[in-house]
Amino acid sequence: MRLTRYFLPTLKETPQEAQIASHRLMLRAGMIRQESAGIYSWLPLGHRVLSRIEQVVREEQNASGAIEVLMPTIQSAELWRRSGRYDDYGKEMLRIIDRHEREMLYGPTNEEMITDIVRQFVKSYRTLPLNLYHIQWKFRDEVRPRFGVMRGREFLMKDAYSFDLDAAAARTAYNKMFVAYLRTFARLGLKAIPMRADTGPIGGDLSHEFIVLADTGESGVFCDKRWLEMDVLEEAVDFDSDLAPLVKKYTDLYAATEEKHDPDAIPADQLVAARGIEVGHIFYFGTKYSKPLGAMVTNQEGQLVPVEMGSYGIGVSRLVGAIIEASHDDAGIVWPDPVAPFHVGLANLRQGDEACDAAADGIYQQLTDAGLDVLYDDRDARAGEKLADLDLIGLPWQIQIGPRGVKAGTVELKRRRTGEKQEISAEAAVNALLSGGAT
Ligand code: 5CA
Repeated sequence: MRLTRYFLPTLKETPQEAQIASHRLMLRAGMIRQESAGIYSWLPLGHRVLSRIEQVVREEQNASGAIEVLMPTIQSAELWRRSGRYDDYGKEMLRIIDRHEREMLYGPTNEEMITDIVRQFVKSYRTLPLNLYHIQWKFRDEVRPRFGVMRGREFLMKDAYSFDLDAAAARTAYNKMFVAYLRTFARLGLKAIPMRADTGPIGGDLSHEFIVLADTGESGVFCDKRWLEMDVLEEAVDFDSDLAPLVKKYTDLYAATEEKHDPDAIPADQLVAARGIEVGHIFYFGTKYSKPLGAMVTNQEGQLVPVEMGSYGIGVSRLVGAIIEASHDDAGIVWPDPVAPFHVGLANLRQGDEACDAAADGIYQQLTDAGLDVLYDDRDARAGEKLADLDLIGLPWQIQIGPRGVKAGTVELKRRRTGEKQEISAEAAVNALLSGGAT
């Protein structure tokens, strides 16, 4: 993508309204624009990151056996009256009246709707186990929307819902999601620690929050310090195998949110007290929704029983903020490779100089032809401005092309994360990126 043909409205000044780094950087890097409190437009760069995150989430959900669907954002109040949650949800729920005076709502979550889908189509234990997920916008009229996309009112969530014949099978479904979540967050470059948690308005008695440690996090959290050294991608996972031992390995290490913390459960010298961002939350709640909504199947004995359920959420749009909180420096964002909006930023530092233009165009062509996403700064702007913008938007690799280098037959290849620079030939830079450096 040539920057002169792109839309990247970066800001020079630091926005006053933003209190934390991720919010500031998302505004400065031209990723989002606030439309009203807690509601954002996603500009091209932000939208790319959101899609990248979605893709990793989707791949792990699919690998675990969950199946993608898409339910609407607008739901009928009648469905929520049947579960008893229409009144319970209170002011957080955005209620809407349509032209026929029918009560509707903008969904804050989808337990009722998906349970009703299963009620209609699933009649026998033979169709189970079943786990259906979607990636869809939610609305919660939060009292205090803040920190940009971290606590929005409209936000993108991946929510999955599992349906099983009995409690043991439901636990298997829970374990699959538990492991898929650990892998998802690790692939996004985050260390997310599963912590025993309260269930709130979703309900049930087994629940884990996945928390990324960050000073700006909204939750107080406690964990065993050995968590800090864990690498969950170390071992390959077969989702068809018994995952209970793996889940036990991770849940044996102490970790709890403030509400669930027990100071006697762990020696003080082994404890880390920190703040954290909740990026995922999983629940097992048995028949809480299937009973009132009538989602019943016949079991092997021919009896009609309510299905056992769990639900599993990931804050997809919140993750954009969480990743930036975990990965930035004074100059800007430092994207982990798997979520970077482009692989490479290519800066022509002397736009209009024939030799520089030819060298930059050539590299751009080669990298693009090889399938890399390249953002090519071909603006007629000062070198300093181009370099500052590249650091701000945080692409993992930068290639800088200037008149001095072009004369000597070299370009500068820079790794954004370490700041490490190499002056090498254009060919060597292209080869380094193509041989895995930037994919
Ligand atoms: N139905 C269940 C699981 S699908 C559910 O709604 N769980 S939740 O309330 O915990 O939300 C799931 C995830 O969405 C949270 O872990 C969090 O990462 C994200 N989330 C929740 N509220 C917000 C918000 N106001 N802004 C951004 N992300 C949010």
